[in-house]
Amino acid sequence: MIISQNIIDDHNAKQMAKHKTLFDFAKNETEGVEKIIQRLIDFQVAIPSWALGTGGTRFGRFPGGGEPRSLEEKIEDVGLLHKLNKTSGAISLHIPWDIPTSPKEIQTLAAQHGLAFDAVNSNTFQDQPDQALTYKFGSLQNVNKAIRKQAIDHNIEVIKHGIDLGSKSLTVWLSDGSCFPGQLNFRKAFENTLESLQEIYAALPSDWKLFVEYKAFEPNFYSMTVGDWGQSHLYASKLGEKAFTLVDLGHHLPNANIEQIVSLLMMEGKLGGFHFNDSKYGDDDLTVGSINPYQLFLIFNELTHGTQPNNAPFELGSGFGWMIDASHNIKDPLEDLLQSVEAIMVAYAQSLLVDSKALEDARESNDVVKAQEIIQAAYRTDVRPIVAEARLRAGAALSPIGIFRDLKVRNVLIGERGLKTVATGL
Ligand code: AFD
Ligand code: MN
Ligand code: MN
Repeated sequence: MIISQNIIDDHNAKQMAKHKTLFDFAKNETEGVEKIIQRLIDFQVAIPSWALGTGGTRFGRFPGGGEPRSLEEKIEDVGLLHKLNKTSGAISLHIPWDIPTSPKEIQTLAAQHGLAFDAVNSNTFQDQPDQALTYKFGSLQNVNKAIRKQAIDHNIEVIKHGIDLGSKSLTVWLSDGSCFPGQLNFRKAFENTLESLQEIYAALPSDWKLFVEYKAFEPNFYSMTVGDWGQSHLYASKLGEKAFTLVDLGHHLPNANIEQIVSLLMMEGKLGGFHFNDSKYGDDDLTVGSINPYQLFLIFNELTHGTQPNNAPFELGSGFGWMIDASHNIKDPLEDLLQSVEAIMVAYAQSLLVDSKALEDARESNDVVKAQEIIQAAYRTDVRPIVAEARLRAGAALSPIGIFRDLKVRNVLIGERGLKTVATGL
């Protein structure tokens, strides 16, 4: 489904008076609002190809219909999101779920929608039907060299698909680990994994990055071979300058201080990027900002101010991989993704309100109250009119979800694709 610019402009016109009042107020209250708006316009978040269909749990799945049946339709869905918010200008693919039959045609289609290809993701956490050897006991860590080789070859294959499409990074998430004490020799598992990653790393083009994603538990429940940021950082630093740690917000043990992790990874130049989502208990993959928006803001505060020696705002636009990794069990996936992107933009905008100079002064004089006041004042500011203004100027919708609903997009997609369609992914 293609939404024309006219429809967006008409929709915006109806809301303009209200928006103008709200934005004028925000503008008066906010120092440097033009700069903030430009930064928001420049910021793009990649949409995961595997999150365009209905997610599920191991208990069940309740699809809502009209799911994309092919890579082409996935790109159309992301194109639709990007048309509505002008902030979803990239897609992150998963191989083998998204192998393009014709990379050239897929590139052309993506370009028509203004989309770039972000990190490509490998999959050695499932066995594929035509696969010779099983990953039941791990992939890159496996005690069996032939299995390690199969997993390495798969990752190199993924890099090749990425090169064909114009991606510049590979994300490796391993489910490798063990379920019971005694099952695994931790040291051997680490060494095997490192050796395997080194072979994959050697196949990376010179302008590519390798993101090593960590996760504390699941599907292995006793140990994970890339279980936390320390382990990921160990691999990344042993691999070399093209390897980085990827932070998936849902992959920590409860109450982990993710903003501190982010700060230190940045300090070391080893922060690769993010998988944004939210969670209350584990890897819940919920809508970004739906459970703990304060944490999201604190992470952005570290990103924008945390590591510069003089606390000058850091240019976030490029250099990191900004991706969503979520699952939509009960919501329309597209509406959910619009909400996630909005939450990211709100947190980013709020972080730009922090008076970093005053904050550093408060810290240097141990004025704890003042430091907290500065942080919270930014967080408690309603920046939604500023985020909406950035969208407006970029040609997007003042209310992306509003248009989505007015146009009954899901019904149109069901009409085009059918009620019982299943998108590849989780
Ligand atoms: C997993 C990981 C990883 C992976 C994805 C697959 O977060 O990023 O690519 O889900 O769907 O939980
Ligand atoms: Mn992830
Ligand atoms: Mn996950």
